[in-house]
Amino acid sequence: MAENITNQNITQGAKTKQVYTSTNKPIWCAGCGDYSVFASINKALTELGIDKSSVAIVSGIGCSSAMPHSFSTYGVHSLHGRLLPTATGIKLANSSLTVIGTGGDGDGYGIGGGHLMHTARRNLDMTYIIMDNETYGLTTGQTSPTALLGHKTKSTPFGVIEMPVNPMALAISAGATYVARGFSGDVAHLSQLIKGGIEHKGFALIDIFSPCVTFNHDNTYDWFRPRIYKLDSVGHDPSNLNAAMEKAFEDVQTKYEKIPIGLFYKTSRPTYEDLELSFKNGPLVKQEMPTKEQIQSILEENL
Ligand SMILES: Cc1ncc(C[n+]2csc(CCOP(=O)(O)OP(=O)(O)O)c2C)c(N)n1
Ligand code: SF4
Repeated sequence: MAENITNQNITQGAKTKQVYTSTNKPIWCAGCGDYSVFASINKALTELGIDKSSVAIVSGIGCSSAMPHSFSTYGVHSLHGRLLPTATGIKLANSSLTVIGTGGDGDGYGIGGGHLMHTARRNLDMTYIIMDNETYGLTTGQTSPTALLGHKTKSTPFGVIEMPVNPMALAISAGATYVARGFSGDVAHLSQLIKGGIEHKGFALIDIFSPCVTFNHDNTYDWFRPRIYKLDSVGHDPSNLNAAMEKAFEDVQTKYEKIPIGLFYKTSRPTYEDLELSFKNGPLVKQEMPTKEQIQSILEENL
């Protein structure tokens, strides 16, 4: 992590207000949707008032993956596509932490795609925020797994010929227990989705349309605005699995004339931490390390 991360909390009278942001300047282009995601995460954390020393923000590689540098919480800028294994390791070592993953669509649905289904089905209690700009921003605009059919990029000069990944359907079918989609053009709405994801006990995936103003000239703020609508406004019931799946395919089925955003699906089942016997006496970091003799006897019993 960069050096300049410390921001002091603000104390007024007996009350201390947490300051979650760092003094590092973000690296994003002017107008990049990731600024709004940063503001929304900050708003959600501020409203929840979580102790910043118990928050870990973990990223992969990409423009969006620079997110942890902008916060004064714990943070890891890991490897491309390896955000979820890193976040899982943190959560397993210290299950009392609030773990938030932040990365791009290339990172999460491409190179890291295999990790998504397994982390979702485990239902680890963490929040995964994907800044979906339908392109590879950092490497200057190649096709990503969510790029729409026909979209022309440096790597597909004649247009994309592969079906895009459907993040909502993928996450629901993999077993995620909170599945939502937001838009960088609406911080008030987005911050509430993020807040809900952090509060939710289980694996939350929040896919965010976060336009890349430099390399994706098709899926711009102006392209999204007339197409998106809020699920709340049509009385969608997020506890209804079939309705959630139907909504997950509405964009494809309407040829992107209607794109729903909001909470698609929410359900409750035990988390991995609830079920894993090693956690029955609390987070691993708070437990006694086994002695050399105990380790030896475990090895002898099992080998
Ligand atoms: C193992 C590996 N493969 C490829 C790369 C090159 N690379 C860096 S970022 C990136 C894609 C970034 O796209 P995305 O995850 O969508 O994030 P964005 O930059 O759009 O926010 C790629 C292919 C890398 N760093 N490591
Ligand atoms: S290249 Fe695109 S994704 Fe990267 S910072 Fe610039 S606008 Fe954002």
